[in-house]
Amino acid sequence: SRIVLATHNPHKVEEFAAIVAATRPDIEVVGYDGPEPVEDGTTFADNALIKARAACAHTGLPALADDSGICVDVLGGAPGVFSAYWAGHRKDARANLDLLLDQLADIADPHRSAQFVSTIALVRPDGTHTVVEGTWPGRLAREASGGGGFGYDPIFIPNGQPAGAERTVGEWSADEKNADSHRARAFTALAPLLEAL
Ligand code: ITT
Repeated sequence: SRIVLATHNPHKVEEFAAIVAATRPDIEVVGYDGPEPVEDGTTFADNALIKARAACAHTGLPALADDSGICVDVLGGAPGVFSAYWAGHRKDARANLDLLLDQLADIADPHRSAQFVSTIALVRPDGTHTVVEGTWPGRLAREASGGGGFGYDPIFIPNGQPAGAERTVGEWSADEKNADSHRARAFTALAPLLEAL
């Protein structure tokens, strides 16, 4: 069966292709280059639904959309839904993570705990929808390292790594990230609900 992936972010396309191929090879994911709706929701779920509804309406296919971001505990969950634009209107990953590091430098927070969140909406041509969420807890590094992944990966250190050998996601391989990430966790929750497509 075919699903359209309602994103204009090539990194997400690559990650979903790998995650879906590993867990649901029966599903063919097709790209989307139709109109990009205004993402004016206040939650990840709102924005994921806005994007999935637009792609489903435009293509007539079941549509998946991911709305995601990094949520820093000491900042009350920010950047959150503003992650893509944290440092301004233009999506500039380096400026975003530099600003976040600057903001944390001024706050006494030894833990620097944060999580990546991925909310995936599935909208079916009959108008029904399903929303799932995956979270990936960790903490923020003091400086960026590693050239892998995208966005905030160079400053995010997932929990559960061997003490003394912690790496940022920027230092992980794509396979390592796609086996464990917030996006993989959200898709794992969604996969059983895709049976009926
Ligand atoms: P689409 O709306 O077209 O899907 P987008 O990148 O604008 O693409 P979002 O509005 O969901 O998507 O913004 C997500 C932002 O959160 C993204 O630009 C990164 O800054 C950050 N982010 C999300 N997932 C991430 C990941 O796996 N690694 C690093 N940063 C991530």
